[in-house]
Amino acid sequence: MSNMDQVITTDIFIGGSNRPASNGAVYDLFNPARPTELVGHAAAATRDDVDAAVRAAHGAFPTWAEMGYQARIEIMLQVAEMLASDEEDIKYRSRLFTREHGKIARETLMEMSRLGDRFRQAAAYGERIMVDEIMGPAGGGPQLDTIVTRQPRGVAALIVPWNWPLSILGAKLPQALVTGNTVVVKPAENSAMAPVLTLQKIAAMLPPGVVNIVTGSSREIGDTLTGHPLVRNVNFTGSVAVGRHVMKVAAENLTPVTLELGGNDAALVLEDATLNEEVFNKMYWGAFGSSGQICMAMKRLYVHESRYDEVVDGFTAACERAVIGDGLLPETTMGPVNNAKQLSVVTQMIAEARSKGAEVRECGQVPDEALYSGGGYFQRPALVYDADPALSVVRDEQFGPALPLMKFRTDGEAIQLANDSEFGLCSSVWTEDAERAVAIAKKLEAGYTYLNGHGPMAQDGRGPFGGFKNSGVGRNMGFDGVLAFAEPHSISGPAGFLV
Ligand code: TXE
Repeated sequence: MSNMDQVITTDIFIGGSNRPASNGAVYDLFNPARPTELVGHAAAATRDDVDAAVRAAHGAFPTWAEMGYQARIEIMLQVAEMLASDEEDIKYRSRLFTREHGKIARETLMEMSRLGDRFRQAAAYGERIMVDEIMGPAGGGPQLDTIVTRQPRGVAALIVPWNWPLSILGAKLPQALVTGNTVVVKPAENSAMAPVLTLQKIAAMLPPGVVNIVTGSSREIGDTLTGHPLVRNVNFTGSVAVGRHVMKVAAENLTPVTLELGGNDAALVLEDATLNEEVFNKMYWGAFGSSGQICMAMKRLYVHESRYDEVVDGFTAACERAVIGDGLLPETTMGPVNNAKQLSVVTQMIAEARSKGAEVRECGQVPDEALYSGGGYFQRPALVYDADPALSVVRDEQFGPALPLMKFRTDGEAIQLANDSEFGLCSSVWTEDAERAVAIAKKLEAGYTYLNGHGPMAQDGRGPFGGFKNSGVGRNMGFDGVLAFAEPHSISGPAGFLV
């Protein structure tokens, strides 16, 4: 074990300083690759701590809001710069992240740099939102001058899941801050330490109280945060069940919510798609990056019947190239699933498919068989061929390394199959015909459609991100994701008074 791997304890952060939970409680975090290996402890905040965090944010709000856009934009850019500096520390946090989360080192580094990119992007949107819309009298319309300005709301509760905690924070935190809100961030229980250490560095650059961080049992503190009367906005990413609950709790105070709740993304491979090794590798990462634990991962693969066998062969070959093992090793391309519960969701889906007669192939190479079968949450990428639409691996979100492959005959059938889901987060169309791709995309019930790609690598941060149906409410990212943190405020006077 390297010196870097000493067991650590992370604090909460309230009103500008680190502190343990008020009752001193912590909880343990273990390595998903070796679940008996203790990685560290995170503070288990109490309800009083959450109340103190919200009050600190509330207290810091007037000054932060008053500071104005230009000053905040400046700080956002400084944060982005800080996040890219100190290579040793980035290496340390990235290694810690892999050890507490399971994901491969390359991905943890990507997460770290993505957060900084998103601060930069929010700063650019700050330049746009700071400009009030000014309207003089309209021809035959109102004889009034009107200014539409956008004001921060106050305290925002930002709740992120374990799968991509820093990238997902990057879709809410800089947007909340640049618009003048103060925040309480709650990372997920089982991916807390590297996110907290990263967040503390950001929080320390801002006036005390602007960013506060609480960790601990959501069962204990969740409702205190989302139902707090001083919280003016809840931005949640996680499961449908908890999202629904959060919305109900927030409704008590009529607190607006943005919910991003997972998906069951369909990919549609049309008969004219370009298919080669590079494309199959792209599909592999779209489905199995982060061991499939990505909200916008490809989760159902529909292929035109004329190309089905080719996709089965090429995609299976790409999956066979996967190297499954400890995410710290440079040759590993797929780490373990993050937790036992998630692993059992996926293994049960695979077992159900097998028990109902489906052909299932578990792919990839396992260089360290003892580690793979040693109790870690490992699962090779599993492909379910010609999957029956009634199978759970088709109907439900697997959020792990399993993927059903199915055929379609016409574009209309492909659209109907893609939309036959309670979810509507993302989707993809693979074709050489741009016009046809866009026409199909416009018929898909999904908040984002990728063309000839799928997942984080195919996504443009300028596009709003969120879902139809059970995939959520509202949008993060893009300019809409910034607007979500500001209340429009109209100011009108007689014609000639303002303009
Ligand atoms: O999510 P939870 P989990 C889906 C995916 C996965 C399933 C369960 O299908 O299998 O959800 O994942 C916090 N008040 N997605 O158990 O429980 C919790 O601490 C306030 C898709 O991790 O919803 C964590 O920070 N907060 C999704 C966050 O909510 C509460 C990403 C998510 O936890 C809370 C993750 C409460 N009452 C899972 N209860 C996506 N959109 O990509 C929990 N939390």
